[in-house]
Amino acid sequence: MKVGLGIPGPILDDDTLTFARQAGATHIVAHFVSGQLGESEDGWLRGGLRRSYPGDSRYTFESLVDLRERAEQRGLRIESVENFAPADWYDVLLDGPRRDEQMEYVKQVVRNVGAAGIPTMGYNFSIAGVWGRPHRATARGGALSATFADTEQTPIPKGMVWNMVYDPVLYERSIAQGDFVEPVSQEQLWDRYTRFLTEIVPVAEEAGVTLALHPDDPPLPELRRTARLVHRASIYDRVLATSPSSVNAMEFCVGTLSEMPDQDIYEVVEHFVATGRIRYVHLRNINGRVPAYRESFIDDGYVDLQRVLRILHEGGFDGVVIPDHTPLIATSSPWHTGMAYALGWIRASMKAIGALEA
Ligand SMILES: [Mn+2]
Repeated sequence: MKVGLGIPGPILDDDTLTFARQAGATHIVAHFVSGQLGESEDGWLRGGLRRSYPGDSRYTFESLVDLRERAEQRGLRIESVENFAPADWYDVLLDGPRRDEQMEYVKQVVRNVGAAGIPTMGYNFSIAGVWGRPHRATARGGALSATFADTEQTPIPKGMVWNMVYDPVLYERSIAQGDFVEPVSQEQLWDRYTRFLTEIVPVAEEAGVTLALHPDDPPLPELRRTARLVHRASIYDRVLATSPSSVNAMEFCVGTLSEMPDQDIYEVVEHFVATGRIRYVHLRNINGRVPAYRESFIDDGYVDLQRVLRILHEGGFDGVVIPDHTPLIATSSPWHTGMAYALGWIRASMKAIGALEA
């Protein structure tokens, strides 16, 4: 297996690429648009609304090539780009009037990723996105970490999707008038997802890009009145069956999967590694499950992640594992410190089971 680092958009620069290599990563997940609430350049905790702007230049062929080359200069490979920008595909998620036009844009992004020599596009098919997970001093030593408790859910204002605002005027008017995004049923969501997948898979095949779907975090059947796609591990089976193509694969988030109730995470990993369609892995630990959980340090949750790595390795997975998010360590650079800790732990754990490549 290979060790990667997911780098959030605001700090995806040469310094952070150098940091990644020094901390032991060989692969990068370029996280242009992040589902994490409240991330910012200065410690990832500034609150407030996050905006999404259409036509982000980072998704162009030239920009993606530039990124790949800057990574390669440091001995790194770009494994994946994560997430379509909400402003570029909100009507694909909402089945709105611009749906077909936005699908064309999404297809072009996939073509650009492939043409630039990047093998994977990670995505979430989620209307509510990541929501309701404030950071609290709940991890070891009082480290700030994401927590979730299933409290009262507010409906989604119009002009917002995936917890980001794509149309501020519509958003303000929606709140003023109390007029929100209509409820979305499981049936509606699956109809939208199936249409999306059916259209995008042939494009991805031609572009040489594997599409990797992240599960819904927090994993509830419904959030803010809208259905969620992969809120139980078994639903990944339905995703894989919806298109049998090998480019229809999983962005396998062990943390989110461990948050799901009524299932054994080790059995889940064993089941899905056998499909051969885990594209890459988000590795993090957790304490508790839905309806209440808190993210923990990688070695401090209820999951034995060394056992998870062993199951992946023995199941033939040889792809990239990234730390996902971590609690913030109290230094002048909390994100870097948390990631360096997780990367070291992952490298040592892989080495201990003979699974570390490079
Ligand atoms: Mn994840």
